[in-house]
Amino acid sequence: MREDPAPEGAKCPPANEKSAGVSPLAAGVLRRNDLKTWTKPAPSLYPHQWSWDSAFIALGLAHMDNRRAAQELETLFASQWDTGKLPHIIFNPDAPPKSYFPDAERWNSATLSSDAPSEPHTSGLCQPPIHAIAVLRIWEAARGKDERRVELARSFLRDSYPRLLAWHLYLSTARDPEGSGLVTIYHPWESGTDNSPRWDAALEAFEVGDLPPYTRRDLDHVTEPSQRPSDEEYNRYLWLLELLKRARYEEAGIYEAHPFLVKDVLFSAILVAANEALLEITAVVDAPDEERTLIEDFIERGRKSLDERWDPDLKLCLDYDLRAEKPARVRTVAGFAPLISGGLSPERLEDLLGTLYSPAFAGNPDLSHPLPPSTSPEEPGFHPRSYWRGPVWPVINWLLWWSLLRAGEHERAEEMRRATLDGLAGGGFAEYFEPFTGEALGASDQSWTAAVALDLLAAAGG
Ligand code: 2M8
Repeated sequence: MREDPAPEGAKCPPANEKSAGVSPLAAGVLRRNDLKTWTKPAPSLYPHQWSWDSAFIALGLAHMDNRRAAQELETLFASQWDTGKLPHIIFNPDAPPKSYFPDAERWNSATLSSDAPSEPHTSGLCQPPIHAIAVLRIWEAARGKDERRVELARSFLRDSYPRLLAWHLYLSTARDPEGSGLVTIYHPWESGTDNSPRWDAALEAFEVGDLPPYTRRDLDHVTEPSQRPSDEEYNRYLWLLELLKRARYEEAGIYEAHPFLVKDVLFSAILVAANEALLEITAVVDAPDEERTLIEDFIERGRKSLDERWDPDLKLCLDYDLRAEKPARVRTVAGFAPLISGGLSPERLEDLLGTLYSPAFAGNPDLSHPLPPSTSPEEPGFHPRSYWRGPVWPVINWLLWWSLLRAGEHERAEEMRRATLDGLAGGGFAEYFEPFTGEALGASDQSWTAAVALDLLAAAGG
């Protein structure tokens, strides 16, 4: 399945070629998907602005055009809900009709919730909080440049800080009324790893009621439907959406009755890492001490609660289903959450690296590159071509690379960086890759893939 044929030569140069400057090919993908103030995740499969895509895109843009990188996030922040939530989709009123479903009309968030912006229309969900990490990257890329650029970046940080703080507060309160340190998600779409087998048991546990009719649009853009979630999964996704609408996207009501309430360890770990970035931002913007203390507390609480979700047999961290009151015992890349949240004991780090480089993940001898499949090939739910059920995702590699660096694992990080760039050299900037053959799958010219390539190349001084 290819969404749009990759333009001639849109392949990333091999990592060992040390491209001069950031890769012009990756930059070309971002330029082609650029709609001036924000970037489409892919040319036609995803015609709207997606939250965590935009954060990754900003990371890449920071190396091309710092001001444009800041603009990407400013556009997103402008649609922040009154609750502090950053919506997962901001709908593009100029997208071709019937190009994506569920559309703004189906979400109907502005009518149902006074917390939602009246326009542009947004979805009612959120996605993992990469944003503070991207804001900090914009600052890091500007530092050391001319005084004007530094000042512009500082002023962007000042404007972003209250937005980010409100966002993190929302996640730490409305999405964690228990004060557990873990974020509750209401829908697999919030995890960003939509059809991962992490969610199978929780999705199967409820009955789908009467659904207003709908037509899937995602399949119009692909040739192989098995690479996208199944119709059965879509019905469940749409039913959850129906229930969220009935609750008028109101948190307390959702918490009371919603059938899908899961503590997502990957989301929670990203929040810890994002809180670390936010703490660095407090120093740049001279934030009050009480806010620093609050963020430090969030970091500590997040790490402690992730530690409690550790499975000593699988040597991975597991999501927790609040409705079933049990962990989801499935080996997926989300299990490496503690690597992302950091602050690990040497033993825990060794255990995580042991699992990461075992045959269950990046150490599998049949892989085309030593990169972790999104779901372990040893899991019954593994599928090498189906979306988040097995393919390798460059954005996840980026997260693990960045986390390995932060953990002081420089050689492993470099290996991950090179393998990711080599994979892109073979397959272009695809959405995801078949783990054994390296075949490009999903959308081609996927913006966040190009963006993380730029960041990975920049890390080598490329
Ligand atoms: C995918 O999710 C959307 C729904 O949000 C979809 O499948 O239609 C996921 O990979 C998600 O993580 C990503 O943000 C989005 C856009 O790239 O696509």
